[in-house]
Formats: sequence, structure tokens, C-alpha cells
Amino acid sequence: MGTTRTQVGIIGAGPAGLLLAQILDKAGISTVILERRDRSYVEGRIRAGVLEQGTVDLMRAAGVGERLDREGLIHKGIYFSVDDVRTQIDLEELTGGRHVVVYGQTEVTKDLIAARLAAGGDLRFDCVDVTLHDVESDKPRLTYVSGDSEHEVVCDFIAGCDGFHGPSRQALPASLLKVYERVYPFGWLGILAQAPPVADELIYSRHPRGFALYSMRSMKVVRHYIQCLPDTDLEDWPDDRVWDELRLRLAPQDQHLLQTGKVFEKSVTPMRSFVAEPMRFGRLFLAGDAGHIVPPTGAKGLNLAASDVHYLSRALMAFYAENSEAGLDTYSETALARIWKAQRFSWWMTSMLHNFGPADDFDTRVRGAELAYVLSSRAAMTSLAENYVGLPF
Ligand code: RFL
Ligand code: PHB
Repeated sequence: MGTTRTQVGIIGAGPAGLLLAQILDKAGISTVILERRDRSYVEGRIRAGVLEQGTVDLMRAAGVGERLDREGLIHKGIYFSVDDVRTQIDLEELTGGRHVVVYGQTEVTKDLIAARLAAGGDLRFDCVDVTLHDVESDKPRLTYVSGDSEHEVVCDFIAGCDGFHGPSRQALPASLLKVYERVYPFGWLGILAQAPPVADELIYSRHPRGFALYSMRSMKVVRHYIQCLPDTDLEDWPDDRVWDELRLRLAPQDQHLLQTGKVFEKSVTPMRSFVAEPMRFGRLFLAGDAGHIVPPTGAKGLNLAASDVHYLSRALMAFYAENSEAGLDTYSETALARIWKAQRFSWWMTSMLHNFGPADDFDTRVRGAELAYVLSSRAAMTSLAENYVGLPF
């Protein structure tokens, strides 16, 4: 068995694992990343698109902000389309100059992988059966299989950045782990297509036919979503039907703005809110989707992965530089305080904008009233804007 020694063993080469390795490397802390999939799969996985200022700042500080600064689209506002009226929420004006940046998660991942490899970082793809050992000791280990041989990584700490389905969270004893969960009775059918954006900013539409979101990746590629049943079969949704539905969920005066084009990706995402507590067990620390999932309506998942990495990297740097365990001891509590605020916002946006069906008449009315209130009150709109651009780390 081949054994490698490192300071921080990281499971998962998603945004959380890659960003953590990149920041620690800058501080002279060694890492090994073990990723189950191959590089092209990881780079091709279509997901998030909206980055908060704090995430952008973290990318820049990690030395991976150059292409993001060049190609990212600055969005100073968002639109809400409700009852045939489109209203702009001026994020910049309401938050004293803050905005978000539209830049695909695929690009974030590609930039981070390129930076890791350029720095000679130890990033291993195609690792099968990654298993955690001795996480309560001060020499935890990871084992995995690659090709025909078994390998071992001995480290000081393990960062579980392996997403919702990875093994890290399962390594917490059932008696310690507390899970909070809400599963929504709908999903999002998303497409990527070669077409110009519907408007200059994203449109979040509440419509009797169901929620729709009109997003983009560039001035030539759009990312649109429609609310659908969680078990939707894509066979039932040929491209024309998706475009027709997207058009119908826009306000009548906006429908001519939707331009169709070649669809090159189509998928259904179920929606859930999920938090696992605590995010630490012994020398294992969870970060990103390994510890929590938000419904995408608030655009918070990737940004929460970034804030976890911010807290965890600071704690690890303090440990190695000053022999201080204070940051490690408070990591779970500090990260969870921000996570729950983002959970609340994501749940609230999801509840307010989706159609929960006819059984929910009273709630539907209340949600409609809430949205009408938000769009008519500067105080309420400011609160929405403050959460959307991202609460401070
Ligand atoms: P990831 O990206 O899931 O990466 C985890 C990595 O771990 C690997 N892995 C393993 N490796 C080794 N051994 C194992 N046994 C392993 N099991 C898993 C996986 O292969 C993978 O490479 O988690 P991470 O890094 O925490 O990043 C989280 C984000 O990916 C996620 O929160 C966002 O994509 C959520 N999200 C959005 N977030 C935003 O901030 N803004 C958005 O606009 C936004 N839109 C979205 C989204 C997620 C979506 N879907 C598909 C869930 C839109 C959608 C449709
Ligand atoms: C996206 O462009 O993929 C996107 C944008 C905003 C969201 C969710 C997803 O709230």
C-alpha cells in the first residue's frame, strides 16, 4: 500500500475542496485532494451561476480571480415577475453598492483545478472507496483504491468536502449527528441553451403555472429553469415544450423577449433544505454540501461552500501558525450561524415564489400577500437585497 503524508486530507474536488486546498497552499499548508470522479466529469457538472461578493473576494485572494474578473457578468439587480408585472430590485442601490457576479460553477471549478495543477498540487481523480479512519485521533487516515492498488493518506486533519452523497457525514456517530430536513413537493427542470438572455438581469417569476427563473451564463448562453414535479421524466419534455412553458410563465408584455436556441443540457433537480449538525467530529470537518443543502431559489449553495471554506481555512491557518485550536473549536458553531441564515432566506424565497398546489389555498394567499408586500416596501426589499448579495462572513 502506498502511503502519503500530508497536513490536510481533503475528500472531494468540488468548489469547497478545491478552494480550501488553494487557500491552504498559499499559506504553506500541504493538502491532498481525493476525488471519486474523473476530471472531465468534475469540470462538466452544470450547477450554480451566481457568486456573492464574498465568494468573489475569496477567489481573488486565492489567486484565481483573473478570468472571473474578466468574464464574470456584474449584476446590480434582479427582477421579480408577479401577476404580469416585472419589478426590479436594485441590489446595488439598496445595499450601498454591493452586487453579485454571474459566472458558472463549471468555470469556478475549471479555474481552481488549473490553479491547483499549475502549483503542483496533489489532486487525485478516480479514487474509489475513499474511507475515513481514526478521525478521533491526531493522525486520521484516508484509504482508497486506484486502479488495482490500495493507497493511504495520513494527515493531521480531514476536510469532508464530498457533497451531499459523500462518506464524510456518515463518519459522524449517529448519536452525535442531528439532521434537519425539508423536502419540497417540486423540482426544477433546467436547460442550458445557445440564446441571448431574456433581460439584462435574472428574472424570478411567480406564476400560476409554477415558478420560472430566466438566468444566463454569458450574453450568448442562457440557463433557464421551470418548476416541475420532482419525478418529472425528461422524455415528456422535448425542447419545444420547455420553451413554450418558459414563454407562458413570463408576463404577457415580456413574452416576445424570450429567444429560443439550441438546448445542450437538460436536467431535473429535486429541491430540499438540509442541515447536519455538528460540522466537526474529532479531526474531521465538514464543508459545503457535505453538511448542508439549500433549495437553489436563493442562489446560496456554492456561496455557503465558500463561507465554510473561509472559516475552516482561517482556523487551520491559526492552528499551524499559532498553535491555536480556538478557530477549530468554534468552526461548527460559526459556520452554522451563517448557514441557518442562508437556509432561512432560501426557504423563504422558495416558499414565496413556488406554486404549492390547490390544497394550499390559504398559504398561497399569504405567500402572494408577502410577495406583494416585499415589492411595495423599501424596508422589505432592502432585507431581500441584503440577503441576496450575501451576509458578511
Ligand atoms: P459538490 O460540488 O457536490 O462537490 C463534492 C465533490 O465530492 C466528490 N465526491 C467524492 N469524492 C471522493 N469520494 C467520494 N466517495 C465522493 N463522493 C462525492 C464529488 O464527485 C464532487 O466532486 O459540493 P461542494 O464542493 O460543497 O459545492 C457545493 C455546490 O456545488 C452547490 O452548493 C451548488 O451547486 C448549489 N447551487 C447553487 N449555488 C449557488 O451558490 N448559486 C447558484 O446559483 C446555485 N444554483 C445550485 C444551483 C445547485 C443546483 N443543483 C444541480 C443541485 C442550481 C442547481 C440546479
Ligand atoms: C443559475 O444561473 O443557475 C441560477 C441563478 C440563480 C439561482 C439559481 C440558479 O437562484
